[in-house]
Amino acid sequence: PGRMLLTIVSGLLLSVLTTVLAQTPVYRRFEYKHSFRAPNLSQRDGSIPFWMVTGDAIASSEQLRLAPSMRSRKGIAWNKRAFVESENFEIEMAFKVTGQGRVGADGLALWYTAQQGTLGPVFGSNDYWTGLGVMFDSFDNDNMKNNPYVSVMINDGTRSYDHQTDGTQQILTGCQKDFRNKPFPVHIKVEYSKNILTVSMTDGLTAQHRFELCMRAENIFLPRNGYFGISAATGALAGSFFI
Ligand SMILES: [Ca+2]
Ligand SMILES: [Ca+2]
Repeated sequence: PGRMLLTIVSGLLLSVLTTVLAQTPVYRRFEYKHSFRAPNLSQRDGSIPFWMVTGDAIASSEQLRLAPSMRSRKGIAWNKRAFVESENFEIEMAFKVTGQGRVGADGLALWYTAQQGTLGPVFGSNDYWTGLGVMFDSFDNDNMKNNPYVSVMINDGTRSYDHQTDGTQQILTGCQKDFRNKPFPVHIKVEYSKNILTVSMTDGLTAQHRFELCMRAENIFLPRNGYFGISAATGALAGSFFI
């Protein structure tokens, strides 16, 4: 029997809330043109309204599976509509990463970028992006024994993500969290408001949504009218573990 280091993403839901700050209390509005949810996540033909789904990603009514449990696969889903409703947002996503073996290969990412993403080498999506990437990096490329790691990186379109170092010198910050093979979906919340970026997540051990802070940073300037996206990739390294 072989030991495979693979990643599957499933049971995903994404919702975007606009935060209206001018008023007290802060109002939150669900943005259906930038979101998808089970049930009825996809239409019969596998498309998701307002979303582009490509590569190895497959949508059903219950889930979006970004990458199957095979090596060197990648899939992305990107919002077709620019987010013009507000300068502030709150994204919540639920996901599952499963796979055999102690270490999962590659990982997935959540994006907010100036342009729609395309298939590429950065957790399934293109390099040299402009905007925000929240990366769930399963594989410890630099052998620092610190993966799975959640990395938050902002790119101005000029930098190439360095997989060999897990982006250590490039990322804003992040947190070491094991998000794989949990009994319940892991929820992540990304809040961007008044140029403050906050990322928090649940541990996936219970059905309750107890968010713990992963990172917080001030003076963050993201592109206006950007696009939300998600991507995932399984690593080429996984293949070397077949027996
Ligand atoms: Ca890595
Ligand atoms: Ca590492």
